[in-house]
Amino acid sequence: MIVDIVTIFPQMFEGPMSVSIIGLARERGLLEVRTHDLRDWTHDRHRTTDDTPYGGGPGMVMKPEPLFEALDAVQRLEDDPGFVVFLTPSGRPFDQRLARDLSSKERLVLVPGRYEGFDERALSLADLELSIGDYVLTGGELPAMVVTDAVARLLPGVLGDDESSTEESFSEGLLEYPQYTRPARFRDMDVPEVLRSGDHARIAAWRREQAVRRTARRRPELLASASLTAEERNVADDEISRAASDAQEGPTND
Ligand code: JFE
Repeated sequence: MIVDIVTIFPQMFEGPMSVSIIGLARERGLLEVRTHDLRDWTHDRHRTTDDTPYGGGPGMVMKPEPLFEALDAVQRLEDDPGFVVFLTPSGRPFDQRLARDLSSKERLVLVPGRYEGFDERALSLADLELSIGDYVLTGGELPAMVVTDAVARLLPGVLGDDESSTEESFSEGLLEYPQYTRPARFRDMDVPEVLRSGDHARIAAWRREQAVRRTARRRPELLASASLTAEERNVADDEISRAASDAQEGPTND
């Protein structure tokens, strides 16, 4: 997959896109990430990419001309114009399903944006406007990296065999079960006996129940689209009523 990113801050991408799984995927040729400085498509002495909003109000808006020229040039770099994604707080909420859909594309063109957002006419260049969550960041660069990370790890060969199953729980609509490593006892806290039993059927059943309970307690809205057995529905309902009575005691993590 090729990911092209049009940004006024190409240097923000250098570290995060060069290390760990994403860095390795690039070294192995499974992923190409290229940044393009939006200022290369300005024509004034100050390489201006923003201007004041029509109608007044605070802040600055991304000018449309550099974005149109940049997209025109960047899309021409390959035969495939790519799927153009603008990162904005008003976009479609990003989730694992969308990551999976985007991972089937040969080419993505990501447009982060800065200031108080885009001139509405520049958004006509987008195939998709995407938000990574309901909070306001200073720009779309971190969201562009989040999307690149979530998509790239789904590409064939990017994760090793050991890591490959880690989407399992989330793609089934549940949160992850609790995990432990050595030592078996740490500061009076024991690893659950079942995980040391060697009984793989019991371990799988325990993990599934923990995933259902944790999802019911922390993210009950996710259960609507999870596929649960009748017995698992009962476990979920049990956990939801426990959560309700625990809440009487005040806020906690679990
Ligand atoms: C840009 C900004 C003031 C936006 C209401 C471009 N999920 C997500 N959060 N924040 C963003 C995405 C994001 C993406 C692109 C961005 C934020 N800003 C900052 C400032 C109001 C804004 O929109 C500029």
